[in-house]
Amino acid sequence: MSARLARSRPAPETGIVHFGLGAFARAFAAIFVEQAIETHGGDWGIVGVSLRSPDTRDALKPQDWTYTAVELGPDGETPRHVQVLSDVLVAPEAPGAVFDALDKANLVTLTVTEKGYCHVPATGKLNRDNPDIVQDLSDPACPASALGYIARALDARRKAGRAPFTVMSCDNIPSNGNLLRGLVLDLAAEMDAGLRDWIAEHVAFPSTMVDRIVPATTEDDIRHIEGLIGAHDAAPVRHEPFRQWVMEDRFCAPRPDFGSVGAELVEDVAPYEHMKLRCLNGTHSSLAYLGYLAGAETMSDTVARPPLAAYVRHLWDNEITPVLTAPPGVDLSDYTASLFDRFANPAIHHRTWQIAMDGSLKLPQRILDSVRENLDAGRTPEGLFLAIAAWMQFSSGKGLDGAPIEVKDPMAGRLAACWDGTTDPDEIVGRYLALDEIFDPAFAARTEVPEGLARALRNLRADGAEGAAGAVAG
Ligand code: CS2
Repeated sequence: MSARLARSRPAPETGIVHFGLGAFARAFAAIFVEQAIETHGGDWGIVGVSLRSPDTRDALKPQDWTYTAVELGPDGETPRHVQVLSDVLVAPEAPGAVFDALDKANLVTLTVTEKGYCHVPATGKLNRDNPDIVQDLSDPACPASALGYIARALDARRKAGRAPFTVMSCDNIPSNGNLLRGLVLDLAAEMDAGLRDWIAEHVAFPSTMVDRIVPATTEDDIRHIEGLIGAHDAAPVRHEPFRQWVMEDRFCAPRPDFGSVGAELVEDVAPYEHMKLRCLNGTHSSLAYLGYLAGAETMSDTVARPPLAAYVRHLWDNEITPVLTAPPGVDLSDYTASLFDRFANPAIHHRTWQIAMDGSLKLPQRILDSVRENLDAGRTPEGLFLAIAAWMQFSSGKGLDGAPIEVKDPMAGRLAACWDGTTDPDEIVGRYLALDEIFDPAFAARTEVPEGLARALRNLRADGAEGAAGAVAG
């Protein structure tokens, strides 16, 4: 085995605390921050916080918190030795150290995935029954969620008469800044009404749109990268060349010079978020369920199948972009053409199963909003109905051929139960639509919705994933 990767320059002083140090954060935000330090300096070292698993900390510690990010471009692989992390903490093991880091920070960023917000996706309200929120309220010294840490750390700033840090969500959720602000305010109100009001008045929660495709790193990738860089890296990341970070220009504390390294600072992120969530993530999820059911292991295998390629183009042209307002200067047909090329990149081994995870939390913002707006415009979005039907089949825990599927979703048990003792599509669809955390009751009650979903589920089960998708594309 080669020597272990090691730091070649001193770690920057801490300026940022990042919650949720997964592959995406390390292949995206960390690189922007490191480049901003390279161009304009500043104490913007990142303390990464894992809320549960010690794996990333354990892998990065022996290599001085540094790692390799490999760009998978058309001309081959370009490794970058990322050295911007100044520490990695596992919150339940060292809550005091997390509070110390928050005490120094000017910016707190989050990639905790949809479930890290402890909210009800259909309403955007705090889920007070979530066990993490219960712990946040009962154990001030050791919160469980990022929200709990943020609210307590802001309280310490307030009591010390100090200015707050900016809190920036970088998850694929619409109006992620507003959502996070509302949730932190709800949680703070349960702690102390004065804290709630202070946060409402002084703390900025800019919304963001983040985009870069980052598949999970495998053991094969680790071996391959060791050959590429001539050192052993236990936690490298791989990513596509494309990246886009659009931020609402609203900060209440100093920040890195993001604009100098390609981030877009805008007044209104909403059109960018809608475009990305619905065009990219919406079709990513649709293709993940249909592709998985068709036996395609990766996204590039999925779009290599002509009926599924025709289907995704149909979704963009006929069901998604007609109800979207393009951001200033963006041509949606260019945008979706470039998405197709990104999905088709065979160097990105992005598993359909990975994207299919946590569907109950992803569907509302990725797909259901487009369905609703099509129905409002008097159109029936057969392709999006098929995507939802494919998710239902996937979440049953059995493929179309009866083969078992490992379903990773906080609602997995309740989703599978929708199939108990029946094979009738109307009955199954009715049970799913009754899950009001996912389906807003007013939406579920529209007659077109159960009818369209039952029709799609019947077609899927009769014609298979490729057959049904090809028929929708016409
Ligand atoms: C994907 C996203 O796994 C998923 O749900 O749709 O992670 C996607 O790759 C990124 O949002 C791209 O920016």
